[in-house]
Amino acid sequence: MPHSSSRPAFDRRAVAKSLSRCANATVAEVLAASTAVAAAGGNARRIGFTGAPGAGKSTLISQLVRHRAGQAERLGVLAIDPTSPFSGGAILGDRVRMDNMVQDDRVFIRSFASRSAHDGLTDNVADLLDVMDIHGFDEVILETVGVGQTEYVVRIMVDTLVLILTPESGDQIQAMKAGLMETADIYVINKADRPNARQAANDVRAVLAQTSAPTDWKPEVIETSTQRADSIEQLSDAIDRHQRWFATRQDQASVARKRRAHQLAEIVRRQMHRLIADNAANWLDRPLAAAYSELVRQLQGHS
Ligand SMILES: Nc1nc2c(ncn2[C@@H]2O[C@H](COP(=O)(O)OP(=O)(O)OP(=O)(O)O)[C@@H](O)[C@H]2O)c(=O)[nH]1
Ligand SMILES: [Mg+2]
Repeated sequence: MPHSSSRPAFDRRAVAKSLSRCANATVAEVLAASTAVAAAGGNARRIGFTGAPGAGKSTLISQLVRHRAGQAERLGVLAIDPTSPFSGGAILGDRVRMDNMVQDDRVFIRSFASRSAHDGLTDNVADLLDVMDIHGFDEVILETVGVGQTEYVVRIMVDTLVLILTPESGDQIQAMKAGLMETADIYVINKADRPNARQAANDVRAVLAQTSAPTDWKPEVIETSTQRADSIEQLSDAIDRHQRWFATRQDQASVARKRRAHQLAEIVRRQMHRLIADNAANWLDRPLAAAYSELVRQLQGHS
């Protein structure tokens, strides 16, 4: 589809290369690249999609991307595929591959395998998002499987968090009720062509009505289905509403600080694990205090 653009299309190979380099980067390389991030100064709108395996995240994102490609010159999608056994089997079998569904020169899609077994994220998702800023993307959509720690991290890293539920997500709605889940900005009951979608949506609304939101944004609940094009438009509109609200938030500096804190802690954690693995033979037979001192000493030496 032709489009009038004031900027040339992005260099697909260069973006792919930067992301690969970043995905495999050492901590020293990440720190060296961070000056480029600051210099680029770009700020893509960040939208996170999280939810149980098979909830329909990739399907929804593919449809949404077709809908939103017109309003962003450069639209990126990063999908983190869990590599752990609990999401294997049938769900992996019929998982939707977004790159087969969207062919558009304004859209860049890339999947990554998650690193740690029980986390639906790669170690350095914050750095990958930064790479998209360096390449001047207007909007980036992040797909992750929502398990435990992931939701907390995604909540920090994105502006707009969309949680995908299905009519069968009763357990997750119970967990919401118990306050065991991070708050999303938009709740989607996907697969609304199946029975009990309306009931699930009402259950979520009831939970939200009793929860005191941490901000003055009022979370929206939307039913979607691949069989209803207008539901994708409704979701897209809700994302726009939230993005407009986010842009007027007064605490942008504290949002940036939380993201920086996470990124910093993640870099230290990775460096620490690497040092412990590399030095197992040297330190681990010593008393804990001595091993600790040695670790801190080496952390200081390696940047
Ligand atoms: N009936 C119905 N099926 C759907 C709908 N959306 C997605 N599906 C199906 O659900 C299955 C999983 O869809 P995916 O988009 O791969 O789900 P996902 O959440 O990305 O899955 P993972 O990435 O494996 O966590 C596929 O067989 C889809 O065709 C829907 O609206 N209605
Ligand atoms: Mg998927």
